[in-house]
Amino acid sequence: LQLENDLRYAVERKEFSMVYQPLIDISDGKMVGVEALIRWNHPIRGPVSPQEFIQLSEENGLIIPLGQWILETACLQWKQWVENGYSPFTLAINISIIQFTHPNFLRDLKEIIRKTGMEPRYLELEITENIPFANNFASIILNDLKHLGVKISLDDFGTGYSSLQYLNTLSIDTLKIDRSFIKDLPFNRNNIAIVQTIMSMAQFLDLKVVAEGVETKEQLLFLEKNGCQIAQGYYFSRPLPKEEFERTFLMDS
Ligand code: G
Ligand code: G
Ligand code: MN
Ligand code: NA
Repeated sequence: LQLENDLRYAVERKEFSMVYQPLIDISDGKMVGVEALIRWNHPIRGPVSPQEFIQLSEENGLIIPLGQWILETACLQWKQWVENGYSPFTLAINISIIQFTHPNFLRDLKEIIRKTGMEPRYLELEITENIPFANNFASIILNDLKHLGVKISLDDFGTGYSSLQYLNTLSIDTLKIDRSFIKDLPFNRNNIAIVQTIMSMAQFLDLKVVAEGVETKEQLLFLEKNGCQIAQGYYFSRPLPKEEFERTFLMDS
């Protein structure tokens, strides 16, 4: 419970930071986007796993202010990059389903977009399909986001509940293939079949696909051969602190 209490003060004590991992166009190796991920450097414990503190903050409601801090920080960073002359690229931000279905989510998001100068069409919200959220409320929010021009991607795709029906009717733009399916490519027959099935489904439904957790050249070649356009993973880069990300990916754009 000490951790929970520390979490309460971590924003004002500036213990959180965002790291950025590039998304790469497989055909030409160019960076086409970035995923923002939070880090917590605890003064005594050192780095705390986001898995642990995000879940904790979902249980005690702190995910609402924390989620706002994440959106604001990442959007402001994107705006700075664009103001510094880099050509705009997609900014992907993970949104907890608790935050996503909070009654004030849209209002707060619009306010953050206005305040930071983030361009909605470059913002992509990553939702994990870990609950069956094909209910009315979620589909209304998805529709409103579409009108705002904000993109939606389904994170960890293939591990959750999405049905074909639901992919077809909801306003989803991108599928992010869960890294557990990428892991043993091109050697695991199950994963080969799963990835190929996702690719043909995505083509049929006109969805963009990102392969997560790409770590080897062999995986990349398999993905390219099977029509996947965008990849993310340690093969290109781990998530990097702002300065390192800028040095590595923004220097000559
Ligand atoms: O970055 P890392 O692999 O350690 O993240 C572990 C988990 O925490 C992942 O499931 C990731 O989606 C989640 N996570 C990381 N950063 C954020 C964030 O900014 N917001 C939310 N909601 N989840 C995050
Ligand atoms: O659940 P989500 O997809 O948001 O989780 C993203 C997390 O996956 C990031 O925190 C990052 O640390 C981790 N990650 C990114 N690329 C790779 C990779 O190539 N291999 C592994 N094992 N993890 C990765
Ligand atoms: Mn993600
Ligand atoms: Na994922």
